[in-house]
Amino acid sequence: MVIKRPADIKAREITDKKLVLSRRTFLRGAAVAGSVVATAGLYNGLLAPPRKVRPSEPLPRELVAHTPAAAPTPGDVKNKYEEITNYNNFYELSTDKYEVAEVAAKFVTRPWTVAVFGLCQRPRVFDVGDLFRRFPLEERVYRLRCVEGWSMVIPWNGFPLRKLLDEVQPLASAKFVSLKTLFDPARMPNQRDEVLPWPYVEGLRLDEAMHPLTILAGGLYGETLPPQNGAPLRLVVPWKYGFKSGKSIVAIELTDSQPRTTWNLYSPDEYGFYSNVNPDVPHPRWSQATERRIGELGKRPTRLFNGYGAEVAHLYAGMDLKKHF
Ligand SMILES: Nc1nc2c(c(=O)[nH]1)N[C@H]1C(S)=C(S)[C@@H](COP(=O)(O)O)O[C@H]1N2
Ligand SMILES: [Mo]
Repeated sequence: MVIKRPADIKAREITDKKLVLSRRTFLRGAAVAGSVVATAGLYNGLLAPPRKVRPSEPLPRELVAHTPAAAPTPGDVKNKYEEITNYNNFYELSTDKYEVAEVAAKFVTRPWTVAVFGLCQRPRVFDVGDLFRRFPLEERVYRLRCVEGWSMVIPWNGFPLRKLLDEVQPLASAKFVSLKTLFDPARMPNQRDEVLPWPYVEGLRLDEAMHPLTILAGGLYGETLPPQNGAPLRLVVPWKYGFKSGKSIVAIELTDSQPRTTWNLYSPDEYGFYSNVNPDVPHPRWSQATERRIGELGKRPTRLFNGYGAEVAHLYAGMDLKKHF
């Protein structure tokens, strides 16, 4: 299953050549933007973003779902590709949001497998290329709200996580899933230091994982997912803070108890297991009442469940959301 087909190798070599070229362009742009980067946060929409980095290529037509894209929610304007791919949180690569894209340019994402195991009938290792051929990548335009107070609107291409979990047939005893990012200090420079407890692990209750809004994304704007956004496969849970959406996933485990997750281990008072977007529960260091949409000047109110309450509120009926934050 992990066997590299000649076609894959060729595609990758071509991409690598394109990367070298586009990185040069990027570095030129970065030099111009350098003084701005020093004034942290000023770039957010006030200035032209760095020039295009396109470490991706169009998704082959046969991998894209033929269902029409859902109508965009009024008020949601998709962020530009350049914004989504040059302002990233990916601590394994860099803690500087403006630098992740450059470090990620060298990150090789094929071959790649995802192991799905734990409390299920049929644990298996999936090749990511096989997964994309199996499950058409649907366009999902989702809001992403980072706990740091910014947000974006991102057109992902992905498939429901549920489809993958159904493949392994979860047992009745399975109540949670944990999703693990690649651990490979040779490829992920910050894993040589204790920036966070590695590997990055995030988790969901099984019903949250099975919810139709929860996807594994393999594309962005109809192109292959760039590494800075979590290639080849990253979780997206749009009603939770961004950190729940782990990148570059290699393992998914079904468990009967709540998994220990990276941010919760790092600072349990700041990062709860649920981490549903909630303007009424302030983070100890930041209010969560408002957010700045990247590309906009002012702030807008943050909405409970990031505005997806109609779809997901029933998952938390009867729960004290201040306690289970
Ligand atoms: N493995 C891993 N996944 C991660 C992170 C990370 O540092 N490492 N950062 C998270 C945070 S804090 C956010 S806001 C989102 C950002 O996703 P984006 O860069 O694609 O916008 O990724 C999340 N997934
Ligand atoms: Mo975040």
